[in-house]
Amino acid sequence: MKITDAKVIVCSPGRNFVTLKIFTDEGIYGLGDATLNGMEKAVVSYLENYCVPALIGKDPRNIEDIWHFFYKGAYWKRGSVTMTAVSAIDMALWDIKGKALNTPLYNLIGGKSRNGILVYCHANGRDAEETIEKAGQKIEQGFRAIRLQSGIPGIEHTYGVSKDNKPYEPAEKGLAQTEYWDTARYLNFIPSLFKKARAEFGDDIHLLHDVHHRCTPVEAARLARELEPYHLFWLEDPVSGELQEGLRLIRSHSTTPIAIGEVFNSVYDYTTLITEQLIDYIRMPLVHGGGITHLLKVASMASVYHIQTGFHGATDLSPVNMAAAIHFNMAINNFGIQEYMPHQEIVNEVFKTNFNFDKGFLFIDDTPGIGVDIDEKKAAKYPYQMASLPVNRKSDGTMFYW
Ligand code: CS2
Ligand code: MG
Repeated sequence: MKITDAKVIVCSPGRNFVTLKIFTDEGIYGLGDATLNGMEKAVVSYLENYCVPALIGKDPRNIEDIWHFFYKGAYWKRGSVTMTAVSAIDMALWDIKGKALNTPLYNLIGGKSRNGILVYCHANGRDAEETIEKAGQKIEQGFRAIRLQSGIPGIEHTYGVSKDNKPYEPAEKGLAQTEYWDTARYLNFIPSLFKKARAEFGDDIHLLHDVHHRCTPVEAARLARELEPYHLFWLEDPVSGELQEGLRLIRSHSTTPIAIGEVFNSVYDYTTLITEQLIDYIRMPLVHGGGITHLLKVASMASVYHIQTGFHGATDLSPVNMAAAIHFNMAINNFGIQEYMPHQEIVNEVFKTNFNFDKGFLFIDDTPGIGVDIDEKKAAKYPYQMASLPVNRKSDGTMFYW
């Protein structure tokens, strides 16, 4: 079997997506998600100018060798742009293999360890009351795990809160907008949000929260400890993860479970976090973390240290990634939970998907490979529109993490 061609499809049904399509001489093609929110064209350029020419003529069945060709063979390694390209290639090759062997992806990586995939959704509001009201609506829809993000008194706009009741899409058209942040107000407010949520919903609903990289280790340690009475499923990205040893301080002060790494792109971002058991969940998704091939290795390493997966699943990761993640989550033993922000309806016009949500879980059918297809004609109806994630400054104007 030989790779004969590959193309990069960029479209924007409600938001930008990048999809790699690899063709073979046996008429089978594979899809990989190559979307990197706010940096899409950088991945397109790397794929089109460097990766696709090198793919032509390779045997798509040799997934492990091709992965290392694009990892070890790239002198300038790692980083979100190059690893998103590697991830897309890897996803597409696994898709081809499943189609060639006429079996769904989960069968290629160990078969079913469970019937359905526990997911968590987002509930957000301008204040605690509205956030809890939205969470109640999600519970009525069948969700058993909910991430709460709320407006903070005294901060004009807070991460994770939709504007004007529109679906939450963090990247906005054009150049980056500036948001302002006040950690003190945030730290003083969040425990009260979860106290109210537990009073409203009781103990059985899983509650999660995303700090989105915005505390110092000691601030995160305070927050994690103050949230202990509300036993969160996890506290996400409590600090910026570049300094892995920064998580030691949080761990030494609190039993609140920690999830980190949606912005990571290889196992090397996790080595201290895993081997010192500083975290409880791996957030790094297939689309940014090296695809199925690399995440199988990361998940295996994590399993030795009692760490589970909890993949990123925002709407800026395409349905191709979501379907591949469901297959992956179906098969591995140390699956924890999957983030599931349903895409806007318009996305389903372009991507034909094979999974469904029911009573808090996602289920996937036995379509061979990943099981998602893209309608290129429909995709062409929605051309790319440059969009940027916000930047974030402290209230005194100091540049900070968004
Ligand atoms: C968030 C994301 O879902 C999450 O946990 O961190 O919404 C993140 O802000 C976006 O994926 C950025 O594009
Ligand atoms: Mg997050």
